[in-house]
Amino acid sequence: MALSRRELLRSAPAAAVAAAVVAQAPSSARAEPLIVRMHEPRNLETPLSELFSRQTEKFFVRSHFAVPALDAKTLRLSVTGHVEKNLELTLDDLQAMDVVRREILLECAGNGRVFLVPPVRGLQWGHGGVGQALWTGVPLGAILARARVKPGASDVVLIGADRGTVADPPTPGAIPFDRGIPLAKAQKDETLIVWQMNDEPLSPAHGAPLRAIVGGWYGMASVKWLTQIVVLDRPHTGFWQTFDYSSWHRPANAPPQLAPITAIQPKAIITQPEAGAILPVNQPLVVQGYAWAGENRVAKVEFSSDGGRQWTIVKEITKSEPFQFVRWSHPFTPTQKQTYAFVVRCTDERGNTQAATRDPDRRTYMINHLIPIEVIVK
Ligand SMILES: Nc1nc2c(c(=O)[nH]1)N[C@H]1C(S)=C(S)[C@@H](COP(=O)(O)O)O[C@H]1N2
Ligand SMILES: [Mo]
Repeated sequence: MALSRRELLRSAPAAAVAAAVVAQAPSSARAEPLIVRMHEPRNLETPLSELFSRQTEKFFVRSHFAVPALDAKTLRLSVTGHVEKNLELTLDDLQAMDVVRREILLECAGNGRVFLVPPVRGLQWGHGGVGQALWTGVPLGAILARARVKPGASDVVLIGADRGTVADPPTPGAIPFDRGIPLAKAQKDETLIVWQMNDEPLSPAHGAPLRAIVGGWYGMASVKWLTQIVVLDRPHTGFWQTFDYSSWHRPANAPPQLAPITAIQPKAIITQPEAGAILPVNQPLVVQGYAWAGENRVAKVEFSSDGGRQWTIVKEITKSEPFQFVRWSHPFTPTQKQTYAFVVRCTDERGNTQAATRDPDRRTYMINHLIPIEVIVK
């Protein structure tokens, strides 16, 4: 009898397992490397074992509408609104500017939604609505400098070429996917307009020919299929930052109000062992995973084997940079035949950390409360 995947994973290095799986699979039966969360439009989640692989075909896909047909040769990026000079930029115009390459993580604001209790509507992402890539493009700030934003400019609206009608709540016919970001964020070094992902031209699914990357913010701000930039002298209040991708705030002296979702919150996840793994008692194991903290560095990752009662600081952790993930590992030997609840917690350099319980004011977004995994030790 062939070993189960879990037995293989326990006894062999990951590369050997991958080789064995590939060797067994007939080439015609090669499966989609991603988990299909929605067929039309196509929404794809990265499996835990493939997270942060640096392979574009394993990067999650989140699209609200069908992929629009755009031609890199005829593409024009328009910049209008509260600017001294309207622009119509070709890809060549952009590529003639000072080009930057940056490694930046993207996480969907709904990543981890499947762990919400009770279940909520929306794509049921596990932990795999996140990825990191090397992006090549120009800072949005450099484009805005060319257009010379007028005094009083406050918001930069990024508009995609994809369009559709949303049923709930109903939109006034077809609307584009768009998102306004404050001018200050638009002018930061981590906010880019890019045409390459991992040193290849953007694929249609990831926004070809041109997309925004708003480093440190949840994915909804990183508008794909970007064709228009409109500068406003007031905050944008479009669908995708009011009805959708917004959360409740409770100001001290005013009633609760909705505000757009912005920065990625700190999060640590366990990728090994997998939830439900059966492990032998008294056998040392190495618990592994990733952590990230949006615009900030990860300062600390802690591990608990008892559901969060006692915590140990993880010592093996890669160097942290803002906008990027770190990899961590932690040796642990289970000495009891019982079910363990493993859980990890990330704290950033400003002291922001993960709450033990879910804050319902976040609606169905920004899911970073502690999520234990159970493993069975026999
Ligand atoms: N034009 C457009 N841009 C978009 C979206 C979209 O539906 N249309 N989805 C956003 C969301 S919610 C996320 S999480 C990221 C996902 O980027 P990816 O598909 O390259 O992973 O794209 C963002 N940009
Ligand atoms: Mo998203």
